[in-house]
Order: sequence, then C-alpha cells, then structure tokens
Amino acid sequence: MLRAITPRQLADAIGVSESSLKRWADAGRIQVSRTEGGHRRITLTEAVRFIRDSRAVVVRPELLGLPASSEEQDSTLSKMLLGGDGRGVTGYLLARFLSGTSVAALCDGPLRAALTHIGTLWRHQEEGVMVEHRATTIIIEALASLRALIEDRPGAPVAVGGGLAGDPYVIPSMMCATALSELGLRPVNLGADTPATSLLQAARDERAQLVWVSVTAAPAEAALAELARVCRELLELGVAVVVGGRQRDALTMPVGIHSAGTIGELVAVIEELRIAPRRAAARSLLADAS
Ligand code: B12
Repeated sequence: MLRAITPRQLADAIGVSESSLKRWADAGRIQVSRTEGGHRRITLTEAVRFIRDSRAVVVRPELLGLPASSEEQDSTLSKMLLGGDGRGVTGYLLARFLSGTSVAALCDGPLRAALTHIGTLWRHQEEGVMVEHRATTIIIEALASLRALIEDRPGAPVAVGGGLAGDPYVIPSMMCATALSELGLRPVNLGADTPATSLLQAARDERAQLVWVSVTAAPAEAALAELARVCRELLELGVAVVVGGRQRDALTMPVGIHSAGTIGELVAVIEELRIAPRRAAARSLLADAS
C-alpha cells in the first residue's frame, strides 16, 4: 500500500479538480507535508481521514493503492443495463443503498461506470441509441424507487435544479436531486433542457437556498450567456449556485458560483455551506473496498 500521495493523485481518486484539493489544503481541511524539493505530499492515513470526514466518494481506489472496488458487481450492473433488466438494476441499487452506500457513491461509482461502458460500445450506431434510451429509462425508474425510500422532511430547505437549455441529458440532474434528498433537502428537479430563467422563477417561487445546474451536452453561447445572467441574479437573492457536468468548464463562471465535478463533490459543497440538515451516509466506496 502507498504511504504518501500527491494532491493530484488524491484529487483524481475522488474525482475533484486539483485546484479544489489545493484550496482545501490551504484552508487547513487537509494536512500536507512538503518534500525536500518543496512538493506537497499527503499521507495515506490523512487521505483516508479526509475522505471519510468529508464523505468524499472514491471513484478510482487504485490511485490510493487499494483494490478497485466491487468490479464484479459493477460489471453485473452493466450487463443488466445492456440486457434491459430494469428490475435487476433497481434491486441492485436499493440493496447497496440499504446496506449503507450513499446515493453519491452509487452515482459517481457503478452508475457512471456502467453508462461510460455503454457509451463506448457502439459510438451511437443505431442499436446503441436504442440501448442508451432503454438504459436511461431504467436508471430514471431505479433512481425514482430509491428516492421513494427517503423520507421528506416538513420545512426542509429547498434546492432547485435542472439541465441547461438545449441539453437533453436527464440522468445527471436526477442524480443531483436524489443525492440532495438523502441530505434532507427538498429537491425540485426541473429536468433536462431547462431555460435558466425557469430555474430563477422556481428558485423565487420556492424560496430555494440552492440551485444546481448540469451542463452535459456542448452548450450554445446564448444558453451560457443567459445562465451567467441568471447566476448573478441568484447570487443577489442570496441563493447558492452549483454548476456541474462534463461540459461545465465551457461556462465562464461569475465569482461566487461553485463548480463541482461529481455528485460527491456536490455533497461536499452543500455540507461546507451548511445547508444540509443531514450528513451523507457514512460509508463510501472506500469503506466497501476495505
Ligand atoms: C444516454 C446517452 C445519450 C442519450 C441521452 C438520453 C437522455 N435523454 O438522457 C442520447 C441517445 C439522447 C444521447 C445523444 C447524444 N450523445 Co450521448 N451519451 C449517453 C451516455 C451513454 C450516458 C449519458 C448519461 O446520462 N451519463 C450519466 C451521467 C450522470 O454521467 P456524467 O455525464 O459523466 O455525469 C457525472 C459528472 O459529470 C457529474 N455531474 C453531471 N451533472 C452534474 C451537475 C452537478 C451540479 C454536479 C455537481 C455534478 C454533475 O456527476 C455525474 C456522476 O458522476 C453517455 C456516456 C457517458 N459516459 O456518460 C453518452 C455521451 C455523453 N454521448 C455522447 C455523444 C457524442 C452524443 C451525441 C452527440 C451523439 C450523436 N451523434 O447524435 C448526441 C448528442 C445529444 C445532444 N443534443 O447533445 C458522447 C459525448 C462525447 C463528448 N465529447 O463529450 C458520450 C460521452 C458517449 C461517448 N463515449 O462518445 N446520448
């Protein structure tokens, strides 16, 4: 097992940017030592403490010198998704959730891995598109079943969110909503292809404390400009904004907007802002692997 790792290794292992990691180190949230040459190093025990305390999700355990977690189970999930076995997928997710795995760990780990696998199989040939649509629906239904297991709290803080205008991807925003409900917030998910002005309207109507935005498809200039305008209005209203998704870097973020690469990082931001009534589930993929 490794004794010390670089900030880059830890960042990659938990799916966050190296700059976020260095910011947390500078703020004292994670202890770093320096090599003789002045480079930052993090001991493995300190990395483990940080991961567990911050409820970060280990997406690449091998970078910490740990065995890749539940590879066998994850390939079963891929097979069930490819074969259109909706009941199997729901059963798998609920069983892991009930045995303590957080929603964020399920989304950033096995679900993301299975969809990545599906996305590379046919590269959008005709059969692949059919399988992608079917897998998308299966995951939507499974996440809805998972959400139904989480009790709503009366008077819970509200979070509003959706995918950017022109973005057809349904699952990322639904993952955000499900993870936020696990934290005790009341998510209002406006779904894919949502005009930024609708997010603003819902945030006002619902007196939301947080808005999340997923930018997965390559965004149009006009949609980005409108989002930037809406973000500034939300900040003036005192609403926190978190932007995520594979194309999030396309947005020149107004100061004060949070950018997050994974659902686990969304959870970490919410906990940092102290909006969440509940803590995320204690167990992470790392706990599963150990
Ligand atoms: C299903 C699917 C589709 C479906 C979507 C169905 C639907 N209604 O949702 C359909 C068939 C419509 C589709 C279409 C296309 N697709 Co497609 N698709 C996928 C697939 C297989 C899964 C997408 C998905 O839901 N992923 C699950 C999400 C949750 O994963 P993720 O995006 O990585 O999100 C994670 C993080 O980014 C983060 N996150 C995401 N959002 C947010 C938000 C916040 C606030 C936070 C904090 C975090 C966060 O958390 C997530 C979990 O870890 C992906 C493969 C893949 N790797 O994802 C390809 C993929 C995204 N598609 C791709 C392509 C090329 C296309 C098309 C252009 C194909 C074509 N020629 O027409 C079109 C484009 C459509 C458009 N208008 O832009 C490429 C994109 C490549 C690239 N350069 O980015 C991919 C990667 C496949 C591949 N390997 O080539 N697609």
